[in-house]
Amino acid sequence: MRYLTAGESHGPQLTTIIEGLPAGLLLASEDINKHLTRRQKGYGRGRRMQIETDQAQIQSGIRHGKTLGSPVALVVENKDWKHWTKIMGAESLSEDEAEEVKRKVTRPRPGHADLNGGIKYGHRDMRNVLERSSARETTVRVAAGAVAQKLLEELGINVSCHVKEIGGVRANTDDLHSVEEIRRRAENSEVRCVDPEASEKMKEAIDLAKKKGDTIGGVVEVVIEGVPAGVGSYVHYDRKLDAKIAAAIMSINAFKGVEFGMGFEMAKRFGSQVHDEIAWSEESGYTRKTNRLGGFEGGMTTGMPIVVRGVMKPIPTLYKPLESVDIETKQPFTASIERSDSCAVPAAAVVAEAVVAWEVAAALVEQFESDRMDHFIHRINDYRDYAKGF
Ligand code: FMN
Repeated sequence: MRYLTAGESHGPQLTTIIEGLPAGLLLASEDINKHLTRRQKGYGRGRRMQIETDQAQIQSGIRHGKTLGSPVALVVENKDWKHWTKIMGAESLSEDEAEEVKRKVTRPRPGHADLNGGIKYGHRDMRNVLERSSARETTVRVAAGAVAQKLLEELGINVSCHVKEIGGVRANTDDLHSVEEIRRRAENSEVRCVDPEASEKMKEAIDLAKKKGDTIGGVVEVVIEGVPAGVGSYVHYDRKLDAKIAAAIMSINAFKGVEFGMGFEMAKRFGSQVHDEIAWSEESGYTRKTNRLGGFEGGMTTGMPIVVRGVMKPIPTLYKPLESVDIETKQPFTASIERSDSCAVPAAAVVAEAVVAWEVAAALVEQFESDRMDHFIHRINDYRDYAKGF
């Protein structure tokens, strides 16, 4: 299974084409739109999210509520496009019109893709870079992830996400026991945090950053329950599922690190304090007494919940801008300001959930390949029985 995204932040629309879904998966617009709405929420978002009400239009690959096996094309319109038709239009402009279009960007923002992207493609107007490097693109990654989540649901696999930390405020998550509980508690918080006390402190941290014209980052966690043991590979480096998930998290704009289970804390512990003891019972098959490795051994799932965290740096566009250099004059300048969020960690958690769900769904489709959803479900259930008694 694979997908491609297209679209600029202020262009007419964002598009994704998903290829390789089995036929017969039940899928409605609402299954996708509910996740797009979750991505738009979150304390600390800027004005752009008030302009857009993201809705996916299904353009192909689904008929009467079920996938056909052909590519699924999804489109999300940018409402803001109507204000940008000249600036972002595909048609070439006359000299007078080009003169009118004044939004040329020549001052790269430190921490954004502007300068490196400009150098790479020879774009002297760095709007050509920022329109695509903008995290607006993650809208359709969430749409693709929503489709993956629907496929996982059919297999009894549940996915959720929550915010662990914002601006140094850490949530207490010791009393979390299930994906269902994470979802219920995180969904009630404006910062997608399961700890109400920490939620309030996170909001205060965001307010303070905003007041200072600054931005803050944080840590998000994704948990997936119900994936059978042995999904992924120890045989091929490029099919290790933990590596694919790590790459997917790192592909999210502004994400700078990934850890599974106990994560970087493992560096400080003895092996006996890190590895999870193996148990077996008739009812559950093989389990681990703990889940410190976060659901992976040897690039394959253990059958325990997958627990992965990603760290998001503070957003680079600052209202109190850092110094930069104008590429026309080569003179120091304070960087240009685009409309921007002060903290997007709660939204980024939803993006992380989507990209992790995608990787797990894609690995299952690769391993238990079938053109048909009913056969695919059978194969996985047979494998579950086999793994239990192994
Ligand atoms: N960066 C901004 O400068 N302004 C924003 O409003 C903004 N919003 C974001 C929203 C989300 C949900 C995410 C995941 C990221 C956002 N970013 C924002 C981060 C930039 O897109 C990112 O820093 C940039 O593409 C450069 O890539 P890098 O940080 O991965 O190196």
